[in-house]
Amino acid sequence: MLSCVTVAMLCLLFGCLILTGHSSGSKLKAPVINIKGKELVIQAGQPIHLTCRGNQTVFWKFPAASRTESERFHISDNLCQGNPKTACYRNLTLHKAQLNDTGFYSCQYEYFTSSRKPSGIYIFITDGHSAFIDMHNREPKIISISKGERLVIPCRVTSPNIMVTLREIYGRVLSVPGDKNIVWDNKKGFIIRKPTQPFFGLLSCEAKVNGVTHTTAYFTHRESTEIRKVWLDVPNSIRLLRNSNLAINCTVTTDLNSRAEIQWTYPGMQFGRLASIIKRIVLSDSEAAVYSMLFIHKVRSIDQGLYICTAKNGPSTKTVNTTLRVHAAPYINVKPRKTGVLEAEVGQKLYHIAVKVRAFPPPEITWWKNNLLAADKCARYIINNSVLTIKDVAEEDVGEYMVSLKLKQWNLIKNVTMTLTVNVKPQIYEKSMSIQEPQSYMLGSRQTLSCTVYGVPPPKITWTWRPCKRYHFGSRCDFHSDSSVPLIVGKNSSSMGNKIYSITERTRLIEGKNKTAGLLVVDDSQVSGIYTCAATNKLGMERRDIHFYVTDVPSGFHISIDRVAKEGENMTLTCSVNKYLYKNISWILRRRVGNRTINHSISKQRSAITTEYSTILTAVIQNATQADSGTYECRATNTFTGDVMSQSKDIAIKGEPCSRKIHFSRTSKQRRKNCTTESSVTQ
Ligand SMILES: *[C@@H]1O[C@H](CO)[C@@H](O)[C@H](O)[C@H]1NC(C)=O
Ligand SMILES: *[C@@H]1O[C@H](CO)[C@@H](O)[C@H](O)[C@H]1NC(C)=O
Ligand SMILES: *[C@@H]1O[C@H](CO)[C@@H](O)[C@H](O)[C@H]1NC(C)=O
Ligand SMILES: *[C@@H]1O[C@H](CO)[C@@H](O)[C@H](O)[C@H]1NC(C)=O
Ligand SMILES: *[C@@H]1O[C@H](CO)[C@@H](O)[C@H](O)[C@H]1NC(C)=O
Ligand SMILES: *[C@@H]1O[C@H](CO)[C@@H](O)[C@H](O)[C@H]1NC(C)=O
Ligand SMILES: *[C@@H]1O[C@H](CO)[C@@H](O)[C@H](O)[C@H]1NC(C)=O
Ligand SMILES: *[C@@H]1O[C@H](CO)[C@@H](O)[C@H](O)[C@H]1NC(C)=O
Ligand SMILES: *[C@@H]1O[C@H](CO)[C@@H](O)[C@H](O)[C@H]1NC(C)=O
Ligand SMILES: *[C@@H]1O[C@H](CO)[C@@H](O)[C@H](O)[C@H]1NC(C)=O
Ligand SMILES: *[C@@H]1O[C@H](CO)[C@@H](O)[C@H](O)[C@H]1NC(C)=O
Ligand SMILES: CC(=O)N[C@H]1CO[C@H](CO)[C@@H](O)[C@@H]1O
Repeated sequence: MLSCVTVAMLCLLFGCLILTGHSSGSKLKAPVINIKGKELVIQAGQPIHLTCRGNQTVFWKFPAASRTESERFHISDNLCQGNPKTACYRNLTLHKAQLNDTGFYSCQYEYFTSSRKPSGIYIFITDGHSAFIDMHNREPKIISISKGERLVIPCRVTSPNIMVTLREIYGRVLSVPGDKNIVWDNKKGFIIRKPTQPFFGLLSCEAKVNGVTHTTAYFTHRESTEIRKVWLDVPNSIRLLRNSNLAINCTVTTDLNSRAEIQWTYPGMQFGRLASIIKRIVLSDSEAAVYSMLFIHKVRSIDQGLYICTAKNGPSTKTVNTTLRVHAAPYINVKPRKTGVLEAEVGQKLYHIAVKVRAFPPPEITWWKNNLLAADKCARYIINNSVLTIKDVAEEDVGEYMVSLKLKQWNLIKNVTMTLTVNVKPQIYEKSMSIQEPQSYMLGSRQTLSCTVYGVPPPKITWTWRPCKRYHFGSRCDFHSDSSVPLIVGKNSSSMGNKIYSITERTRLIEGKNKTAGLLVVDDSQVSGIYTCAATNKLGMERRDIHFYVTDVPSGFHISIDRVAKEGENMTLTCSVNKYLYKNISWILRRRVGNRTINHSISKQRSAITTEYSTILTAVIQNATQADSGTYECRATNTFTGDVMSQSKDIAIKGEPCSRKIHFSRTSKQRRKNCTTESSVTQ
């Protein structure tokens, strides 16, 4: 017999002349068998002799063809006549027929197997006392029922007219005439179109031949063809070193009433390198599991490739696979994920220092910081193989990090060192100090303003300036609308401000940090305004405003008295405060009555006047009396803090007037001295 492949090859060689020669296969007449009719009954022990004639090479198909008994048959060679050869024949000869030679004998063309129905005849071999060709009386034959498929009970008979009944286990007859679900076919057996309950289990075919009853038994069972799960006990890619052993388990689970099978496909197969495969079946209450373990001793590079496990259960198949790579020798390749200096930021929740690792087998990984084991060094360091994570980054995390990968067994070590810097946003220390309220600066004085900054990378310090609007009566520091953009302060840019003596920076190591003091020296304080220092680095900017209020009175708050009056004389009290720093200026007199202090507002005070630098409030006590004695207090509210500031003088008016010519002044110490004998001034 020729296989399909051979046919195809012949076709190629001869250009399918056969086909073209006959113009079309369909024009060929079917081969003819020398016996007319569709069936034939032959006594066992008798010969069978069949001749098939056709217009091309023919061949015989018969029941025993695939069995060892086929040797008993003699098939003659094809004999052909004519030119071209169009009359061919072939004989089939069997000397002694036996029961199981019963079946379909067919003859067909070799090259047109599909285009023509074979010609054939069904031959029954009978011995006069047997009913069935196959007898199963000791052990019923097991027949699987697949879901949705018809069931055939193959109790084939030795003679076409034998009457057969199908019975269930308790003897009930199932083959009722007229039942369309069950059909008797003397060449096949009982065909049950839709097998349902009574057809499950033990069944028997029964027939009487010459008064003797013959029974052959079958056991049908429903088989599940479902595959629940198939899996390998390895990941979808495996790596091994040369000469190590490969073991893969493939597991299939199915319903209990099924028998799954496992087949392996693997690279070594084509080189005749066979794996050992061990199979095991485990049944539990709910399922059947089939395990198949593939094992290869000492893998080599030819074992590299795809390992496929195919599970079959009836028509169902499922496959899983894995890929094997075989490494000739262990290796470690490692490099940092980021090159260059690593930069983190203070306060960052998480920072990862990572390396890319390609190695086999997996190496032992240790992390070091500044030559100490990183994990021991800080609880904030979390190590997961090739990644070190720093939680809540702090400045102390600066340093050298080293990851060391080791394959001890092969004495293989690779180290990678990375440098981490931790950036810090600019900080200005003065801002964190408690005294933040504005100060006053003496008119004409030289003043040094400073901002002490820190940051990583070191911040750049710039100074800017916004002068207060220059009109005399305002008591708020407003800014010129045209200079709302701050002016850069430089040595030569004092057009709208004070003369700058110098702008310098000094760096010092304080508490282990390099801190920089930016110093701005104002030479001749004349103009009030706001100086701003700004510290900038790549992470951002920090600024500090320095309110620079020029004052013409010491400390921006000053009281004075023209003289200490005697009874009948006049006395003027003057209170001067910096106009930007203070508001709500007032004079009050506090007097003691017994042990109580009473506050008097002074009705004889004028309204305050505003000069270039100060707000001035004077109170004039005319024709003083002893009742005007007391503590004179000037009060003002600090514009920024809301605190009430005060300064006071105790003044005692004496009964006898001093010489009328005597004046209270700094230049007449002598007279003053004479007067002090009469008036006492305390401050
Ligand atoms: C076909 O074969 C039959 C039987 O061998 C023969 O009688 C017939 O002449 C053949 N036909 C042709 C066209 O050769
Ligand atoms: C085939 O069978 C026929 C008819 O019986 C016979 O004439 C012929 O010789 C046989 N040929 C061969 C090769 O056996
Ligand atoms: C066919 O029948 C013969 C004789 O009874 C027996 O020896 C042989 O094993 C049978 N073959 C099969 C496949 O049952
Ligand atoms: C494979 O399965 C068998 C049977 O369950 C088990 O004995 C063996 O240990 C398994 N092998 C592996 C590598 O898991
Ligand atoms: C191997 O399995 C993967 C899924 O795990 C699948 O995508 C792939 O097609 C499979 N390869 C083969 C050759 O079966
Ligand atoms: C370690 O990293 C791997 C891969 O990134 C991850 O799957 C695993 O959960 C991590 N382990 C821990 C303890 O965080
Ligand atoms: C790698 O680091 C380990 C541990 O610190 C050290 O013992 C080894 O000498 C280093 N190897 C190289 C090549 O730097
Ligand atoms: C401080 O600055 C000096 C000079 O630039 C440098 O040598 C030193 O290492 C720095 N110190 C720190 C703690 O940054
Ligand atoms: C006090 O002031 C009033 C009003 O200005 C003035 O008339 C009077 O002469 C002054 N008295 C003395 C003693 O200076
Ligand atoms: C005044 O002081 C006296 C003696 O110190 C005391 O007895 C008296 O209660 C005080 N009066 C008031 C109103 O505090
Ligand atoms: C000053 O006070 C005295 C006594 O109270 C009074 O007699 C005198 O007229 C007053 N002089 C003036 C200028 O008010
Ligand atoms: C400088 C002055 O006038 N001194 C006089 C202070 O008072 C005494 C007596 O009251 C005189 O003797 C001083 O001449």
